[in-house]
Amino acid sequence: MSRLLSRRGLLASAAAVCAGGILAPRLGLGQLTDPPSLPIEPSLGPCTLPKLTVERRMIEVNGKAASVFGITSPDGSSGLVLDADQRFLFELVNRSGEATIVHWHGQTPPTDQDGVVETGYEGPIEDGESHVYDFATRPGTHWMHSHFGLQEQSLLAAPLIIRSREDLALDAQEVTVLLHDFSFKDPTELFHSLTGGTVMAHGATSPPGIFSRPAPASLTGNLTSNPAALALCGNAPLNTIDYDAYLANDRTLDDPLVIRTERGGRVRLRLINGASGTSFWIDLGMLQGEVIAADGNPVKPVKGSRFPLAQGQRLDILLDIPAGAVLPVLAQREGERELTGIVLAAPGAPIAKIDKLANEKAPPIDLSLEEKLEALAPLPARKPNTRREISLSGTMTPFAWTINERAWVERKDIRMQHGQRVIMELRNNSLMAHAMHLHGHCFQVVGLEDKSLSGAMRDTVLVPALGTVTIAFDADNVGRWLFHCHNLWHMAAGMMTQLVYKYA
Ligand SMILES: [Cu+2]
Repeated sequence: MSRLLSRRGLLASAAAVCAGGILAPRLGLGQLTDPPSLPIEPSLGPCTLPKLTVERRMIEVNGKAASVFGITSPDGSSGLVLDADQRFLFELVNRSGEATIVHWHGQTPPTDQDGVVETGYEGPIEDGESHVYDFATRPGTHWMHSHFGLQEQSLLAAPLIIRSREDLALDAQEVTVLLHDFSFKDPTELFHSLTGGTVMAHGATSPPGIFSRPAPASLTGNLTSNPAALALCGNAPLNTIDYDAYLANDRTLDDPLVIRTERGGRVRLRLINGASGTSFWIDLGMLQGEVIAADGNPVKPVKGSRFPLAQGQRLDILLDIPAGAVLPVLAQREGERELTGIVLAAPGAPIAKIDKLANEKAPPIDLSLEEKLEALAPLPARKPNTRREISLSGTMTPFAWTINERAWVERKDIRMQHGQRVIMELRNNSLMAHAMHLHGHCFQVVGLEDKSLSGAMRDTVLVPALGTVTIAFDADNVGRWLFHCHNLWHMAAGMMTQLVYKYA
């Protein structure tokens, strides 16, 4: 026997039963969404829901202990793997010692379950409290990460893999790699090193803000006398921050993760760039792989051995590893020599030490892969209803980043109507690239500079310095949705806005 409870009813009863308290959506829900009812078993009380737990953990980086965040699934592992017919139905429990919120990057839940605080539906989850999430999943290689303050820099991120029937039929060994950049410095100190301590959360220039702790003495004062800021003046750096290490599944190449290959050596790599300020070149060495999905969405296979991966993006790559081979899967920081990665190795094959520096600096990441990608399931052909030009601007000094010339705190919402086919032309007027992420929707890349294409379905696209990328999507998920650069520092400095539409 099952009975029907509305999701709001579930939230209400969960709040009544759970000691920790569950925060229901606060604002305007009825005006924007009409959540479906869902069947649940009467015996399944809210407190018995499987738990995802945000907590602190210790890892070792460059021989030193580091305290970072993590997201632990019910079986104790990091991250989550679900089959596509499973709903995302979890109690997200915060045991991290501070407030947080977790965004389901790549999923398209109802707007009040997106795991962000800025749109006003959800408040932060205080330490010891929890929120319940319940939505239909979108298959693919996705991830979940903090959307609160600068916690993403402290590794509050984990894979979120939804395996489709086709995935299960592929008969390949699945290997998920979460890339990150790491610093022993407090993220607030890193942010102040960029802003000189003058910029608060999302582009505000006066306290209070969530980064309103005073800047370290070494970083305060006139911006032009600040050596950290001065080093960034007058040029167009590829990288925002010099990190202490680059990680693949929490490890450096001093002690990389070694995966022993099986089943004839066919591997499906699920690569996730969870770095907060670093884009990578994925390097398969002598071996050719086949890109089969971008941001979790299937594409016509593209062969190659070197692929760009911007912050927030994912790539699925199919590999056939020759018998007895050892294959490092490396990620090289754009513009630099630093490497991270994992090793795929045949059973028993000896593993040699891998250098942490490539012989040569990598070029900036670019659209060389994007222009080859073609969606297997593109948007249905349809005439666009509205076309928007979106300008991306900013400078390193002063450290200020905007969308349509406005930081988040002074944004003008981008309004549209439910059901419209929307074209957005993203024009980058700045000298840095931006990885632009749209929440709650899957868009198609339909233009690179002046060239039209039926490109990949994505949620995060690279817009190179001074470049133009055009995307198309259907406004089919009502609500308020964030649209921002996935460079955490650019976003924190204000490079974020909001798309808004209601039921017609
Ligand atoms: Cu950016």
